[in-house]
Amino acid sequence: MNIEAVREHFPILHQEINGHPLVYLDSAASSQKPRSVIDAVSRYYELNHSNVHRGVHTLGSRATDAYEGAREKVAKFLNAAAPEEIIFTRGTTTALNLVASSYARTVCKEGDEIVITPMEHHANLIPWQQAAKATGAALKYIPLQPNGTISLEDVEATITPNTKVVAVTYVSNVLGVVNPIKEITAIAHRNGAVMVVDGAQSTPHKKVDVQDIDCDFYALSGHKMCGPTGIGALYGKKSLLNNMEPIEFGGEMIDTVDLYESTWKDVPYRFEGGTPIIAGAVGLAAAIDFLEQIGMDEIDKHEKQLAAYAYDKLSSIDGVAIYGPKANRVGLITFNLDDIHPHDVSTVLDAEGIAIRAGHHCCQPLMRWLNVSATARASFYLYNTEEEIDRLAAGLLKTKEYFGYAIG
Ligand code: 7TS
Repeated sequence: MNIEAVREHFPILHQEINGHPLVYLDSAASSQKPRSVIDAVSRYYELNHSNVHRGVHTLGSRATDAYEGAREKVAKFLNAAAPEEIIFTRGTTTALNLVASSYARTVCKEGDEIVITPMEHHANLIPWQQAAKATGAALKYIPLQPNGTISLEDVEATITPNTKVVAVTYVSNVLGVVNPIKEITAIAHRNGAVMVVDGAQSTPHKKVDVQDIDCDFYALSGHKMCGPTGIGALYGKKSLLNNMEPIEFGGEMIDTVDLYESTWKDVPYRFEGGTPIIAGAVGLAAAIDFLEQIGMDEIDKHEKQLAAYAYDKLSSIDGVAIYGPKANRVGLITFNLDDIHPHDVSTVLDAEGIAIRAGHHCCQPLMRWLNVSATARASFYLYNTEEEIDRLAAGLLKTKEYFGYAIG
């Protein structure tokens, strides 16, 4: 992978922040966008925009083709069996809420169980907490190993024949760990439960094959994978989606409407009420083209190298505590520096032109498990370099100096 050539695609990277060349290490929160995605969205608005699925005029057909073409692209990218298994949503949060509201709330009852883990992002935790409260089902947690990984023995011990839904993140946005999602899916299925995968942090970084995983639902966000904000997708097995009720009602999702009764369109349209996110879908399709042109395996390899480099570089700094296992991680490092508050670390780094994230990363239960109130996090993507990690390390030494710590 020619990293300089990759960087050329991202206009935003070529600027100074606070007098220094920008080092963007916050892609786990949201990635930057290549020129081809920015252009695809503006070209769509300049030439092809109209509403979809309604007009019989030319622009209506172009917009519909672009929107449905994007659905086919996402389906192929995830290796879904058919485009109808892809529902466009606002992002991972909306996709997971859809499953919790439409599936879990109808299927679960008292005595049933919903199983998640303490490493879940709030988006894959609160919807299940709410569904459990509404249905009387018990919410159960697969415990974490001391290094933040999930053991399959614990999965076996937690999931029972009473479990109706298992929802686990493929990759943790804090620990960086890649979970054994295919194995967890097999255990869920053996117990008759459906498997929901939070793919917000896996889809941008590795090749995903939903049929190989055999998960029942898979959620993703376009903005973390070079696409625009406001677009994401839910993959669902057609056999399940066909039996699920919509949760939003209005235009686009109906078959017939009478004064007192209405019927719904087939999937996926019954879950896409209202004018859909057309330009977002166009941008997501362009993002997938871009990622595939570079190659998901190449991206994965590059990030693993960066993660290993960063892990060693940061651990060599006195006072740096890194969270999560060393092996089997994607390109993100969550850490604390002595007892300096992560917001202060982030502020000093920002003055050096380095963007990292500080806070609880929407994982308050995991912060409690780690026994911290907040952490700093540097996350990498295909456009980051080892030199940028060197700049981060130098910035951390500067932070220590600023706060009066000895630099060992
Ligand atoms: N699940 C995981 C694992 C995530 O990392 C995120 C966002 C979400 C779900 C929600 O995605 P959204 O696009 O619907 O907001 N994670 C982060 C983060 O780590 N920092 O900012 C957002």
